[in-house]
This record gives sequence, structure tokens and C-alpha cells, in this order.
Amino acid sequence: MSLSLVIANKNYSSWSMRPWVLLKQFDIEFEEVMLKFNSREWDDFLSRYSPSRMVPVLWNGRPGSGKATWESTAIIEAIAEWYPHLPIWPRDAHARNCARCMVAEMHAGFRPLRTAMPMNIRARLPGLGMTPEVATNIARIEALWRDVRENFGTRTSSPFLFGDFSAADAMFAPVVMRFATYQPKLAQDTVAYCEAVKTALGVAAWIADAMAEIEFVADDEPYNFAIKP
Ligand SMILES: N[C@@H](CCC(=O)N[C@@H](CS)C(=O)NCC(=O)O)C(=O)O
Repeated sequence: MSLSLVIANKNYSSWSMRPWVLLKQFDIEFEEVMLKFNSREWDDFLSRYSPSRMVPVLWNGRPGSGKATWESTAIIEAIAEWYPHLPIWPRDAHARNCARCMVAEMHAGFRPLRTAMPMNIRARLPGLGMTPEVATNIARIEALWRDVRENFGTRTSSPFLFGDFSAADAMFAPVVMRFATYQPKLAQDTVAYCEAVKTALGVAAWIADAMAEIEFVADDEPYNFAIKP
């Protein structure tokens, strides 16, 4: 299998982050194809590399001529199907069902949080973006994380949602990044989970790359964070 993952800027592209982190975390070999937002190649390459004209897209074979899988959740499912020996989803059936529900809820929901607190890994914007709707999203996320940690995660000594790192952790990793940037008040167990996610191998590698980026993408900067090239 020859995999290429088409992504955008690591500082901003939360949907790209999810499958990239999962592939890295499970040590699956792939080539990264980075298309920077607002770059000259963005329009040209996107029309060739992405059936939906969005990222991420996972190509099996050469980008543009192999087989494409688009949409982050479909990419996660494809990875799980192609590497059945890897615990991308929790092995326990009930845990796996909960993990799938969480991933679907993240993919379809939390729009106020995603809009008011866009991912911006290198920025520190404490207090910005908070609205009653965002607070409701955050309360739901904290309750969700706590519930699965208590029911499944704490059965092992691993710090992730279902014990070992799974698709559910990859799906929520951009939320952990948002919490680091906007610093809402969080419960102690949420903070501990966020710390664990930040130090997971795949997540730490993504953060390091994001911190080294210098592009300023105005569309993703509603608060006009100061670093500009
Ligand atoms: N539902 C898609 C969302 C993908 C998405 O919104 N990607 C953004 C980057 S994070 C994008 O490609 N934006 C470009 C555009 O909208 O033109 C998924 O889950 O993969």
C-alpha cells in the first residue's frame, strides 16, 4: 500500500490534523502532501488532488491518479479497514460503539466552538471566543470525555479516552489545541487528558511542525493574532 495524505497548514487545518495524527501515532507509512491555504498551488492542485476540493484526502497510489478517500471520518474508517491488526478503534464492542458515536458527534457538531475558537496552534488568545453556546459545547465535551474515561479509559493505565490512543483521541485532538489557545476554564480531569494528548507521539509531531509555520491566513484569524511573516 502506498499512501499519500493531502493536508493544509498544520497551524490551522483541524480536519487535516485528525488522520495525520492517527497515521503517525500508529506508525503507518505515508507521504505528506502539503497544500498551503492561499498559495498559488492551492487552487490548481486542489482541483486535481481533492474530489471535494477540501482537505484532507488520502490517496492510495499517486495523488491524482490512485484511489482517493476524502472526508476525515471516511479516511479513519479506511485506515482501520486496511490495518485491521491495529487498534484504531477500541477492541471491546461497546467501547467501539461509543468511540464511533463520539467521532460522529465531533464531525457533525460543536459548530459554535469550531467557529468562535478556530484552531490556531501557535496563538495564545486566552478568554477570546467564549459565548454561551461555546460554553455549552465545552461542557458537553468535558462530560463526554469524563464518561468514556470513567467507563473504559481507567480500565488501563493509559491516559487516553478508551485507554490506548484510538481514533476518538485523534478526532478530538484539535479540540485540545483550541483549549490550549483560548484557555477556557476546565476541570482538572480535562486538563490531565489534554496534557496526555499533547504529548502523544503523533500529536507532538504535528504541534512541532505547526509551531514552525509562518503563514498568516487571515480567514482563520478572526482575532488577528499578531505573528505575520
Ligand atoms: N467534512 C470535511 C471538512 C474538511 C474541511 O473543511 N477542510 C478545510 C480545511 S481544515 C478545507 O479544505 N477548506 C478549504 C475550503 O473550504 O475551500 C472533513 O471531515 O474532512
